Amino acid sequence: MYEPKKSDHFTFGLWTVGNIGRDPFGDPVRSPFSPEHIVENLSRLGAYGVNLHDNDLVPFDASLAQQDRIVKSFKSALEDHDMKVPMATTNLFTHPVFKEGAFTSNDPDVREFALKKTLRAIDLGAELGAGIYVFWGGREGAEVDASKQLPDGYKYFRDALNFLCSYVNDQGYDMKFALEAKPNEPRGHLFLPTTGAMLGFIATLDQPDMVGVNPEVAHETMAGLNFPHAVAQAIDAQKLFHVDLNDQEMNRFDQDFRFGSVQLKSNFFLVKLLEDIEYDGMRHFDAHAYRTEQEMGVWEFARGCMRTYLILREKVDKFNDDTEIQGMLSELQTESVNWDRIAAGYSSDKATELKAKNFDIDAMAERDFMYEKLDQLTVEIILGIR
Ligand code: DIG
Ligand code: MN
Ligand code: MN
Repeated sequence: MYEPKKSDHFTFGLWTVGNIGRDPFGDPVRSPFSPEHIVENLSRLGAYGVNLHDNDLVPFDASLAQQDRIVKSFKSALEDHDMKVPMATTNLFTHPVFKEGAFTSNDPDVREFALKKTLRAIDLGAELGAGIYVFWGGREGAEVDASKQLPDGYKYFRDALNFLCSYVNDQGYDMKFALEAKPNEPRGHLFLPTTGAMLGFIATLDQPDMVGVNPEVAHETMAGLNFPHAVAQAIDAQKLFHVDLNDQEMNRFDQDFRFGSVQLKSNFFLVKLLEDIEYDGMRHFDAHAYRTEQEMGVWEFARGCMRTYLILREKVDKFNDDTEIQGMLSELQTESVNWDRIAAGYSSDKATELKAKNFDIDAMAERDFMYEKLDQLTVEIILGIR
């Protein structure tokens, strides 16, 4: 029971189980794992694949010859352990050169260098078979709003993405982009802080069809938002190209906790969203083990992420099969011929009709929706007594 299968599409970034436990107030607590060691162990646990930033695999200052050797060894580990690389991304946040931003830096040389680094990282991602390329703008933000004409931050980011979309098409790569929002950290304020902001920004791009979102549980939660609602808007916009699963306490720094370790009810509705639409993308755990752990604890962390997802998926099946709950929902979510007519398109006759329509406002206002019972039944599903 609850053993992950390749078809579950569970993935982990090399940087997740490879996190060595450094934090702003403490040194590393774990020794680094090689990418090959990570691939072998995640495959053993049932994961489908690994994701990577360019520098998770190839050091920032590696020569092309070193890069070739590293990639060759990584590819054979992927082959040996039947692991894929569904997503790749660029590290545009660690090196000091990006301290004032990457694509949105005031320094055009930095913007150009960030673009060059991303072009090469996209090539690496394509070589490894990545179909999704994530952009998380960890340094795209500000502490001092006097530092730039604020709209320029969005213009520069758009310039870069427009160029990169054209590059992917020019190279003939089968690749789409997924933009990942975060409200703050490591910058005081990050541009495009939420998934909703990203969806609005995508509409301003030259080739919006190539670009979707990669919502992360911890990031929307940091902003005090309801994560399933953010994912629902992405699904509605047909822009859920990827998702970063983890967990997070509200109003805290980015904790990237094991999936399901904090917000069980919210994660139940997240899993319900993904399973109800038969989401066929990657279920990526962008999370890491507590700083208290050593290697054994790291693999327990990875196992727990996948196991909790599968347990919640079983709870979703119970919810969807629960006759009492489904009976309540069929009462609540009634079809409306009138509304379908309105939604089918405007006409002045329909407006005239609606303006003349009478409603029994008092009866409507007195309706008892019985949500206390519905939510109690849901809680009992999650608690495992239904
Ligand atoms: C942090 O949540 C970011 C980086 O780890 C990476 O760029 C992206 C990919 O999941 N998430
Ligand atoms: Mn995070
Ligand atoms: Mn993430």
